Amino acid sequence: MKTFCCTLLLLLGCALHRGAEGSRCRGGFHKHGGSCYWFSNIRGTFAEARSICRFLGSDLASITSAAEDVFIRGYATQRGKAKVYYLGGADLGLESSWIWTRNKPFTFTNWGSGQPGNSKNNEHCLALQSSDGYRWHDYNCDFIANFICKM
Ligand SMILES: [Ca+2]
Repeated sequence: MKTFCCTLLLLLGCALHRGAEGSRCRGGFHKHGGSCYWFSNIRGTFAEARSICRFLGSDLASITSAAEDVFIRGYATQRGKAKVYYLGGADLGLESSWIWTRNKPFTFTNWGSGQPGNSKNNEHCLALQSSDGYRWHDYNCDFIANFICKM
């Protein structure tokens, strides 16, 4: 009887564990709303950053609401602390026509003052800048920065 009860408890434990799996994020990713975010501990160009996010089964992060912007900037301020984080936004195709990955237009923005500046006509990739409260800045896509993945 004792063995039977132990087995039953074990199975029940397994069932509960499985049930919770869908609401959790994979290792290193942090949950907010319906998405999971990874604040990288490594750096790369915009293209390298996107490649690594995709390797992890995610993509460079988009920000589509004020609530999401507050979460990401808050997390970056309190825990990430990198100087610059790439997001998955760019105006590479057409100057001033900013899109997220898969050609989705920007619907919410939080540019820093004077941004996007397109300095030297060569800043086409979106990043968060710590010295500006992680508000949005355009950067040269070859700049080496941390990045945020989302899935
Ligand atoms: Ca800029």
